[in-house]
Amino acid sequence: MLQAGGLKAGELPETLNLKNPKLVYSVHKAYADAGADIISTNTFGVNSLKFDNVSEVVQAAVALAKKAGKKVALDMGPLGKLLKPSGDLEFEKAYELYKEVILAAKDTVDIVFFETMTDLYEIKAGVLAAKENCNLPIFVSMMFDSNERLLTGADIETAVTTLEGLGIDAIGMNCGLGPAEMLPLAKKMRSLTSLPMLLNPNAGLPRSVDGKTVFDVDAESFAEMMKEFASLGVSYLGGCCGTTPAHIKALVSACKDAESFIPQKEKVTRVSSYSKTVNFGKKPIIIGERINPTGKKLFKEALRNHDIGYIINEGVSQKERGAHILDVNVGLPEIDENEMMQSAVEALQGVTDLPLQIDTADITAMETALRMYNGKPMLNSVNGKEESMTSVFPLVKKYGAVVVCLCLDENGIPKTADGRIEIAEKIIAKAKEYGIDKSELVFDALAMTVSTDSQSANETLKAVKYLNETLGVKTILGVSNISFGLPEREIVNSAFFNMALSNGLSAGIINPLSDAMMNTYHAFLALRGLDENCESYIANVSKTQVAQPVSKEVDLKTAIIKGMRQKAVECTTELVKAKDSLEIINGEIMPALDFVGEGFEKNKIFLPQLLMSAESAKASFEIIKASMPKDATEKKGEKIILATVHGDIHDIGKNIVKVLLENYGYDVIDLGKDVPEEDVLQAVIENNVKLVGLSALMTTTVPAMERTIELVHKNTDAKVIVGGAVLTKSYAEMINADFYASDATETVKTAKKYFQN
Ligand code: B1M
Repeated sequence: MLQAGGLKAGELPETLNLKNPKLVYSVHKAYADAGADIISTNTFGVNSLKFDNVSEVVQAAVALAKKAGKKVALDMGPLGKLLKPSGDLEFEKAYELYKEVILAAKDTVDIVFFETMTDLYEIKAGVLAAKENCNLPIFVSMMFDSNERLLTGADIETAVTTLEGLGIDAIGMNCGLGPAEMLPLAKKMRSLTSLPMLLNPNAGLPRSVDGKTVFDVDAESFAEMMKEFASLGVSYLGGCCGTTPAHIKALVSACKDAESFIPQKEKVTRVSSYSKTVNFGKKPIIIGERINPTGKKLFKEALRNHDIGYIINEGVSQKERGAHILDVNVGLPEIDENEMMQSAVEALQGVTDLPLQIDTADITAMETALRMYNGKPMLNSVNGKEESMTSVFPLVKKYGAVVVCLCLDENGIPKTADGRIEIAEKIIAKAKEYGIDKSELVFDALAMTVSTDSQSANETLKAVKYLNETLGVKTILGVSNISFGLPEREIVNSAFFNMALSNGLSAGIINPLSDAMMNTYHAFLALRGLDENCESYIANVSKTQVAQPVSKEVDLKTAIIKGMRQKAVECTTELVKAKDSLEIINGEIMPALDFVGEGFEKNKIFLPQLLMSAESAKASFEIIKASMPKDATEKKGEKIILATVHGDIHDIGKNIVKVLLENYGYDVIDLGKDVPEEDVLQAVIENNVKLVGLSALMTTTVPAMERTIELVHKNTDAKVIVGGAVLTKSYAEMINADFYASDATETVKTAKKYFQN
């Protein structure tokens, strides 16, 4: 509608709030007249990365929306940059960007509305900015793809888990899909949450006709399909791309008699990482205990040296052996725990998709970790002491977490099960005062060493059973305490673990690298009927026979696949001493990237992991580059331009080609990635270059390559050589490239032949 009213291509729609307020108002008015109850402001892309007058634009937008006489939602979309570690935007910077918009509008709007969101982490930054700077209801709407995932990998359950934890007021989805395609996703979301839901689908899937995007679902059919959403108990209905006032009018009329209701779900206990959810109460959960310095000399040393690689190795190896959640405890009196916790959580989030259990008694470190965590974490722990509950529960309520509740208080740890249960009841009641349901609490009845008290295991087990069966809460145990002071501790630990599981234990904090513990766990699952065809039992046995802890033995390929940047650097540093550069590139880096690329295509790994692998590959390549003899070859004096084509940001391959060409004495003018056609041409002319190398990795960017070739050929006599995984020789011929090179060596050969030098 704005384009029809004069918005030019490339112009930011939000500038019209000041430049052409009449036009913006006319759009709002048309929707208000169509019967919409809520009008969203024209502020989707406003933030100080793109605007230097954020308040002015936002306030003008709000005034225009308000003029339409309905409730007004402050509309905010993605910031346009990925957050760390996937991108380079700091979490707190993202928070500040949203905060600025919210502050400009908070006194004049009715709802804070995040829409078309594709990254949970960015949503968290926005939701915190809203929670901490206004008292308005917060609505969050996300764009899922047809695989039911956000761009950064979260499935619907993970999004629900994380956002319920953050305490938003309505959840939903918009854009990307039409009503028909969105229906199964909406049903899934409705089955997972008791929050009010909102849905704004597109008017079908977009098609391109004569260069214009069109949507096929007309107003009446749209409204008819939306009726079905209303019958699911969706509270807020609207439209996204392609929907017009006519669609909204038809929708209002079709749904005017729809009953408003929200189906209430049973409360569940679940935590999430950025992409996946772990549910308590199905199979017992393994929480890896190894990231904890207690009794570990080497780990203490690593913490003193800020050796994050050690923590990453422990995280990765525990995941490999079947941990579902990783406990993270980095407390040592002589280090800055707050800073260390931050580094550890950041590093672990970069290499694993397992949810984390933040384990600290330091309230500052606890809040830091809860704030920066990407998902809904476990928190270890609160206890029955007044001081503990009054400091921990507000954090749990604010950030969302499943919290481990230790059954001890000011009087210490009761000797009997009854005493511990009493404390559990006290904790449940206190949590309720903070609005925290008991489903957010997991009780640790505390395993005390049996070597000094022959009844200690019995009392703990009795408490586990009661908590589970009578109080109906989830339970957890740090299992290995039971054997403190005894020889052959694993024998006692695994027997106790088995007994606790039989009493209904929901989660064990154990060492997943212990075969005895994992064997016990898998045998239990099989015997309890929780392991169809004993599949996980068999898989576990084969793992114990072949698996070695990842620790020091990680090779370069594995390091890249797992996104272990530091490890990749270490491995490469070793490899360059013995192997030729190309051998490392072709034998390790490329196969590793092919592996993750395949996983990405099959939806097994997601963008954040792909990015971490790419970063590791780049870091590895930097070492290779540094190890290559410099100035070994005389300068040839020939110039070559290199660029990854417009729309394409893959540059690892192009950079390899660059280094090899330079090594053979060519002067490379590297234009970088995502390079517009005209920029390539300009550089060719300005530098009087005779050979241009273009790289493209995606089918969607080959047309840009073709256009660049055409432009260069039309205006200069330079030749173009092309490469990149997506190309073949015949494809290169089809787009009129002069040469094709399958890899870096081929590129050098071609250059030599062309320059005859
Ligand atoms: Co993306 N990506 N990626 N990616 N990525 C691919 C290419 C993909 C095939 C993965 C997949 O789905 N299987 C797929 C493209 C599908 C298609 O179109 N057929 C894909 C996609 C879809 C995407 C995104 C759209 C994902 C998303 O956001 N949803 C997005 C695209 C963003 C954009 O470009 N606008 C995206 C993003 C990324 C990362 C940022 C995470 C990262 C790139 C980081 C970076 O480059 N700085 C990344 C990576 C790493 C890959 C894979 C896994 C690996 C690419 C690579 O570096 N290979 C890739 C899958 C794959 O290729 N197996 C994939 C190693 C490199 C050394 O090989 O580049 O082929 P290559 O270079 C070789 C030769 O081809 C030749 O020499 C090099 C050395 O031997 N060569 C030339 C290359 N350029 C040459 C130029 C020459 C001559 C020879 O002329 C002078």
